[in-house]
Amino acid sequence: MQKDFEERYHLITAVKDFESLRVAFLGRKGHVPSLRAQIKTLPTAEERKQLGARATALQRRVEDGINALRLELEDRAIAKTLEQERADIDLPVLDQHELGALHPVSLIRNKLEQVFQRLSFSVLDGPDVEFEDYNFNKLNIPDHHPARDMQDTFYLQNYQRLLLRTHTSNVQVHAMEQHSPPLRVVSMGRCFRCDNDLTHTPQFHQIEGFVVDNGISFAHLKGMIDVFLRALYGKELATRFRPSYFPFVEPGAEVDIACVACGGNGCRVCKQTGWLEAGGCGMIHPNVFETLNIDSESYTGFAFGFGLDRLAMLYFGVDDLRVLFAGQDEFLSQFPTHLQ
Ligand code: FA5
Repeated sequence: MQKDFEERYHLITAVKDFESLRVAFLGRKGHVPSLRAQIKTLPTAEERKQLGARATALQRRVEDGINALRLELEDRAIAKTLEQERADIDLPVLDQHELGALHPVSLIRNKLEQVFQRLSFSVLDGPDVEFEDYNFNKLNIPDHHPARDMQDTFYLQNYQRLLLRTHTSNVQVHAMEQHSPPLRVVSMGRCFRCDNDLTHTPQFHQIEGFVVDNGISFAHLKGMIDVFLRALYGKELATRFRPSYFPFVEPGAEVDIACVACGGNGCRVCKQTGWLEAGGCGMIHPNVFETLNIDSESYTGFAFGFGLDRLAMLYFGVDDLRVLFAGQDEFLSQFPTHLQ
């Protein structure tokens, strides 16, 4: 019996073959149980003892043998895999674009983060899924206010008063709820609107910046916008402020930037106007301060919200916003892997 086991044992080359060997020797009708069944048929105690010892020895041999061989075969399988998957360190290094690179909007986002950190701004994050209160109500846009129609909103099905934020201005509310002035905050991230044309996409990015302190004026706002645009584009750029209405600021303005691609002469990027609409800004409305328990007699503040994608378009001279989101390798591989 033991010889039979040794012969079959040495033929085994794969872990899966163990099962039939185990069943043949240790299974209910296997050799070991049948040896044990014979014990009681033997006439003398000595014979029964001997057969019992043989059965036990065989059982141990089978169990130990199977365990040892299983380990050995597993080791062999691992060694084979390692051999097959061995890294060839002599392979040529891949081109940076084959390795993957940051998206142009991420490049601009990272660069702006550095610029604002140097200006002592705190960089905060805000949630993409937001309460209506933070996106609208606490920003002086009450229920049924017509200004809500200007930001075609995606609401979450089955969740009352939850939406995909339409702008990064929600961060103003979170920051002013959690921290007392003075505040210098910048935040960048995804926004969502039911919008889709040459210059609007359903998902886009904004940068929000705001400062709350004693004696902050519109002059500080204009100065800050000039400073960060100069730092981003590496040159002085003309800006144009057009009076505009945002319920959370007073006064409010829209900001156009002179087209970087043509220097303001008119081209495809700026649709021959020489200007590109980049965002909104203004002095934070006293109602917003009062809602957030900030004394509007002591503090004033400015805020601005720009389209990051627009800033990226202008930076790289892209004339169609939608290609930024098309995920085409041919387009994306034209960009540098990092900005200075
Ligand atoms: C706002 O979103 C205000 N929260 C900005 C603001 C902040 C005003 C602080 C005052 C104080 P507006 O809806 O105009 O404003 O959007 C700002 C910019 O976001 C636009 O100029 C544009 O650059 C970008 N933007 C808006 N909608 C889209 C869209 N669907 N696709 C791409 N960019 C967009």
